[in-house]
Amino acid sequence: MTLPERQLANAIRALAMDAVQAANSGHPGMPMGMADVATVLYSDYLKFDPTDPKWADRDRFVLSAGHGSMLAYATLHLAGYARPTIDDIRNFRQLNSPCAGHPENFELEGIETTTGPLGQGLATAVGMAIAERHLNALYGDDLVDHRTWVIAGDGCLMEGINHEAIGLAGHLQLGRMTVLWDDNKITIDGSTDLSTSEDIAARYAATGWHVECCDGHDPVDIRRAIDAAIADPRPSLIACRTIIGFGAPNKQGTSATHGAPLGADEIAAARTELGWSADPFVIPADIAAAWAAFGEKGKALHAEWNDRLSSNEKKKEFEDRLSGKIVPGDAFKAYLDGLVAEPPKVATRKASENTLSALTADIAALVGGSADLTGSNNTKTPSTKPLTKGDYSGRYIYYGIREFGMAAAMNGMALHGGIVPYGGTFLVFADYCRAAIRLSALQQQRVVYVMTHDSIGLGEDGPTHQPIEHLQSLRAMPNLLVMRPADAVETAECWALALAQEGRPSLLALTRQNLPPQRHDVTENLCEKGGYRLRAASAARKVVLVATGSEVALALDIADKIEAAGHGADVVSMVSTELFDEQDAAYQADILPPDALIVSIEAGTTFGWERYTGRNGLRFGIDSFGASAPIDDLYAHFGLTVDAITPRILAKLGN
Ligand SMILES: Cc1ncc(C[n+]2csc(CCOP(=O)(O)OP(=O)(O)O)c2C)c(N)n1
Ligand SMILES: [Mg+2]
Repeated sequence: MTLPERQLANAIRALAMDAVQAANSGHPGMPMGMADVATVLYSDYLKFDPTDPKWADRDRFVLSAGHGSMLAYATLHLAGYARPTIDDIRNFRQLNSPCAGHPENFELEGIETTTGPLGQGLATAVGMAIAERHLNALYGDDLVDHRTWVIAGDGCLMEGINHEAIGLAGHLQLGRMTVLWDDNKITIDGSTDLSTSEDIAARYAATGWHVECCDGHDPVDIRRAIDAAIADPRPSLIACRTIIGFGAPNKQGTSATHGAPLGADEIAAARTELGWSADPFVIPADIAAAWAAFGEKGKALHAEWNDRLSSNEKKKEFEDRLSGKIVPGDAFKAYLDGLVAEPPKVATRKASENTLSALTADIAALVGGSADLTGSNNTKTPSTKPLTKGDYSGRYIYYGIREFGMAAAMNGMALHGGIVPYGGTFLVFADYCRAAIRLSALQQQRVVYVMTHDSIGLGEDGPTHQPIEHLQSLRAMPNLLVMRPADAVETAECWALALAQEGRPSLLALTRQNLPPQRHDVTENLCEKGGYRLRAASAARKVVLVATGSEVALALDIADKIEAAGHGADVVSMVSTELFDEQDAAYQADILPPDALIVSIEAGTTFGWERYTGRNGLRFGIDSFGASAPIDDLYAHFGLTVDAITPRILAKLGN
């Protein structure tokens, strides 16, 4: 006997109502509304093996409407994943439960990406879909042949990033991506009529998407729409007309079900309405068995895939690629040796390009791009031909002017596996993609942000383009490695460090202007400790000048003057405060001795530098917006010169 699908979906509804009630917080409406769609997806379409959540050729499922996390937890549990257990679900939203308020990729293996910031899940899924096509082009249908499914809400489609994400997906014709839109016409404030009159179907169609509509509570109609989506070569949006909180007789269809427990009375009424008599957190055996059967199909597909992998000539390469282990090779070594033989005076953005030329030759997993600043960010190399809808084997993505979409897509590629993404824009526009950088960091993903034009040193483009607070604000973000190299050798070292970070993103802040070479040895990666003594004092040390990037050269010139006045001055290149903070106390005290005057110099806000200088140290920087002028005039105007800084240090020393 086959059970009515409604009952299978009601298992999701019951778990959602009961877990939210037990936690006395959470969002029952969305899981209850989309339960029928999710059931159809799991029963007939989603390719997954619950016994191996990391199977490389699984479909990717993204719950972009992350507030509906109970839908993800319920389906993973019902479909037979080891976690979450029913006890995990009982502890929904409690400390140490993997069933966090919003889904976290690092808490449960079946959660592909952290969601909750609306719009980003869908945009991340675009990166997953790109990764799938790219690896398919390299390894063929036998090894890579999966789909990307997204459940998104009204909020995900309303957020600005949605425009960037679907523009990129439509342009690249990512036909294996399907968005199931929970078209319930309700958000927190009430009806969507309050805030939008948009024709979403028309917008998607105009962006190169295929659009379907279905009754999100009718499994037959849902299947029809999904079949049509699969048949169409374009990415698809399926507007699933649903009722939020479906089954709660007095509250369904209203925003009251969005983000609050239904209450004991309404839950009892819903049980009657849905014909669900089981106790809270109890799944009747026949329903549990039907759900478990969905996973069995995937196990069989996985076994067939294993057979194909064993006989595939690229087996080893594929497995190495998916393992994420990457090692800079011969080209990188040769490049480093060349830097010592002939130290170049180049901008660090150019040094980054030169480094990347070597690294992309060595490492096939590196897939680059830029948000329409390729020539300025220096992100393209001879090894990276464009990735286009006609040739997904390319390794360079023209993201267009879509910084946020680029960053979210890079997260998706990193999460998918098999790709180490890097992408460029101007440092000042880090703000445009900051919310996705935050998710790179939270999700512990190796994504490399190439952010050039990193100070007033960019000159005439003026204050709109000159970062001031950016470096320090990015350093404040947990688990993000911010690096600002001072010359070509440091830039190469920073790249090596960025690629070695398997569990965090990196951001390289690079100059537009040329910088003189400072380092003439490459035997040891000195940047690894975050801050190191680039030059030791000659006379007895009184001062330590701590500078970053382009200001390191300035610090060396100032040190000369201080030495000339009879005081010893160390110069420390503080490439990465995060890495420096990770060193032991003895190392830190050696580099920043407590008895010296510590002076920070960075062409950005002085806010936060007191953490190294102490309140009695000196901080040189810029605490206003920049200005439009040639570079030398700007450095003079903002007092970042030998003549402006040296007397203030000498005065502090009592001269
Ligand atoms: C970027 C962002 N802004 C605001 C929120 C807070 N928020 C969570 S859900 C939601 C309403 C979303 O409406 P919809 O997607 O239609 O979800 P539904 O109420 O239908 O479940 C809002 C504003 C958020 N999570 N992310
Ligand atoms: Mg809604």
